[in-house]
Formats: sequence, C-alpha cells, structure tokens
Amino acid sequence: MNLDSSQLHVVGSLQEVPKLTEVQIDGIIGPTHHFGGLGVGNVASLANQAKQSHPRAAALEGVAKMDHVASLGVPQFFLPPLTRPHWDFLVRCGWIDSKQRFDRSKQADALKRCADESPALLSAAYSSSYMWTANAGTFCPGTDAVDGVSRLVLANLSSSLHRGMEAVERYLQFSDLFRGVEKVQVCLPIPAVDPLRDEGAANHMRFAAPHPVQSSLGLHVFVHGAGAASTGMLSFRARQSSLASHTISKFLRLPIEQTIFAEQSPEAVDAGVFHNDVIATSNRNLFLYHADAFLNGDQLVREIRTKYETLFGEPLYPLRIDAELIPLHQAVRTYLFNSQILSLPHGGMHLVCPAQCEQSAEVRELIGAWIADARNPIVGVSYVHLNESMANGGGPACLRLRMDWPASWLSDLSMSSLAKYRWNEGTSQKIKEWIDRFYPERLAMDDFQRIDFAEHVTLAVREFPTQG
Ligand code: SUG
Repeated sequence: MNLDSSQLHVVGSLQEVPKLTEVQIDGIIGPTHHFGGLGVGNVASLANQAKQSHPRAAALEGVAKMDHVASLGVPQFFLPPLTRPHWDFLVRCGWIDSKQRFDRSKQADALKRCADESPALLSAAYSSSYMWTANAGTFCPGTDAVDGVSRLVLANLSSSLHRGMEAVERYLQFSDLFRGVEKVQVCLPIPAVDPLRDEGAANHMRFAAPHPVQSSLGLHVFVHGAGAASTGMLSFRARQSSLASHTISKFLRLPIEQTIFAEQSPEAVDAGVFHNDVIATSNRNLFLYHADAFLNGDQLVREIRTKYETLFGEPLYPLRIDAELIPLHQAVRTYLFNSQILSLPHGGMHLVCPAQCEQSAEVRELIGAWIADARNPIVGVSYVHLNESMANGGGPACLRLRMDWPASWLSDLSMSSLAKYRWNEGTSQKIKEWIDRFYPERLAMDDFQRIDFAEHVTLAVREFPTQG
C-alpha cells in the first residue's frame, strides 16, 4: 500500500509535524539462556522447566531475526547481554557475604550451596530473561506528552523472582544509549512493590495515523490484569496491576484523550496470556486482537475506535480473531499475536511471525487471507525460527522494544551514543563470531554450580564486542 500526499488527511500543517520513525531494539540473548520454569503464568516456561537449553542456537536465532528486520529497511538497534550470575542478587539473598563476593572459593561454595538448597534462586541469578526487551519499559515520544519530553519508564518486573533485577541494569544501558539525545528522560522504575507491578511495553499499545506525515500523535492503550475482586477465579496471577498502568500513563504526561485503559480477560490469563502482547497487538491504524483477549472487549474496541477516529479523522482497521477460528490455546501455542508488525519504508505492513504460525494450517491460511485482502495494510509475511526463546514463552515481539523516535535522532547518530547500538552487517558479523567463541552449545541447570562455568559466562559478557 503506497500513500501519496494527495491521499493524506493532514492534522495540522505539514511543517509543524515532526516525523516519527519506529525503531526496534532487541536484547541479545545471553550465554546462560536456560529453562528455569520461572515465568509466572507462562505455560511454555512451566512446561519446559529443567530441559536442556541451547544458548548458542538461541542467540544465533535472535541475531538472524535482527538481520532480517534490518534487511526490510527498518531501523534496528540492540542491547548487549547483562552479566550473570548476578552476584549482588546472591549477596542480597544471603548466599555470599558482600565482603567475600570477589573471593573465588567463597563464590564456588555459594554456588554449590545455592544449587543444593535453593535451585530456583540460582536459576534466577543466572537468568537471561533480560533478552525479552518488550518488558524493559514503556516509551512515549515527546510529541504525545503535554510537556514535549520523550520518556522511557523502566519496568520494575516485580512479579517474577528472576526479572526484578533487570530493571536497574537496563536503566544504566538505556541511559548510555540516549546519552547526547535531546529532550528524552530515562526514568527509574516505579517502586517495585506488588500493587505497582509493571511489565513494560508488553502491556502497552500505541496507535497512530496510517502514515507518520499525517500526524505524530499517538493513542495509548494500557492493559492490566484483573483487580482484587476477580483474582479468586484465576489459576495464574496477572502480572500488570491497574495502579501501575495508571501511574505509568501519568508519569508519561499523557493527555486523557490519548489514553485508554483495558483489562485482560481472566480466561485469557488462565490460558497462558501472561502479557497482552501474547493475544493482541497494534501498529499505526491496525489493531490485531483475539475476541477473548479483554474483559468487555466489544466496549473497549468501540472506545479505541471512537478516540482513534476523533484524533486522526481516519478509520481504525480492527482485525478480530474469534475463538472458533483460532482458540485461545492455539493462539498461545503459535504466538500469532506476538508477531512483529513492521511498517515498511515504502508503504504497507509486513508481519514477522514465529515459524510455529506457519506450522499451523489455520494460522498460515489466515495470514495468507490477510495478505490477499487489499483492504488491510498487511502486504507480506516472513516466518522466523526462535525455537529456544519460544520454549520460554518469548516470540518475535517479546525480543524487541519498539519506540517511535523523532526522525532527527536518527539523522546523525554520531551526535549521540545511539551509533554504538545500531545494528548493521558489521555488528552482526562481530557478534556472531563472539557468540561462536563463547556460548555453550548446551546447558543444563547442573552447570550453574560450577565456578569455572560462572567465570566463563562472566568473561563472555566482558568480552562483548563494543562499537566504535
Ligand atoms: O517473563 N519468560 C519470559 C517471557 C517474556 C515474554 N515477553 C513478552 N511477552 N513480551 C517471562 O515469562 C522464562 C524464563 C525461565 O523460565 O527460565 C521467562 O522468563
């Protein structure tokens, strides 16, 4: 689908509109990628607990996805892996004294004791869960904020034993990434307490005009889990609290007419929808969602449609998938809704779907029908193999945080430290060589208690090929 300027409904004059470009930021999958069974309400993670993992294959699958997205002409960035085991976490949980944390024999002893007495804690200390960057935080471009400041609020990830520790480390990485960039704030997570549990952009959708030159405004939908009244019905606890979603929307300084709150349906959470991006997604004017994703879904869609059309003077394009066509469990198994929907530089939207979607005849045919139907903006699909990440409940969209950046940030990357994090062929090649050099081919939980293993994976991250 190509738009020329005569077809555009322009909100404001063209000169006033700072063009936004969507960028993808993926986390590199770490050398300790494993199946700890720690994902709350995450059926893949629970089913695969303690199976042998393949960190090298996992990381190369992630790299291949970034190569593919970049080859479509979409700006791709990356974040290096974090150091594991996380010794501060082990110190704070009492497995090693802070004064002895650099003492090799004390470390060796701590790893062994922790493996014997509290294996889940040791698995958490080694987790590579930072790779699912969609959970790193929630971003809002300054064009949407009443004070014109772009903000990234890091997520506290306080629902999960193994994920809360990511927040501060990612805060430091994003602070470096945005060094030298004007009018952007990287914000520490809201307090990591249960009533404010937050999982970042996995529970956030930003709708926008069909084409960025029409308007740089966004309509933000924040999705949270059930309130206290309905939690009794759930086998799985919802990870995002309503208070957290409301707090983040205020933090981002969003006007009320650009903000909507939605509640996940308890049936979806029980079927393994631990984040909204497992069952609904959006891109610009496209809303792809399962009929059973939300509580009072029809009312929500009406609200999104009304606010969308008021803001942009254009119709929303909702694609609703009913349970008769794709039941919830099949949506969760194939991760159709966790596909990346990418706006191509020359128009149209392209889906990057997990290979599991291609392997399901119903899902494959559905995607084929969307592409054949010229009324919607979807023009193509590619299927990517992310088997290791998928076995932990992480699809293509989980591995990336998307952000709408003012085009000026991208026009000269050398003015900031963004250039260090840009994905290109040279970076990809260096990172592949580094993966081949350091990543174990196979990993079992027993490896975690070996001090030589802990040292090897720590060295691996230290030797990450830095840019520039
Ligand atoms: O938080 N899995 C992650 C998957 C995150 C997916 N992200 C999005 N939907 N955006 C999670 O449940 C499993 C790790 C383990 O079990 O070792 C895990 O953390």
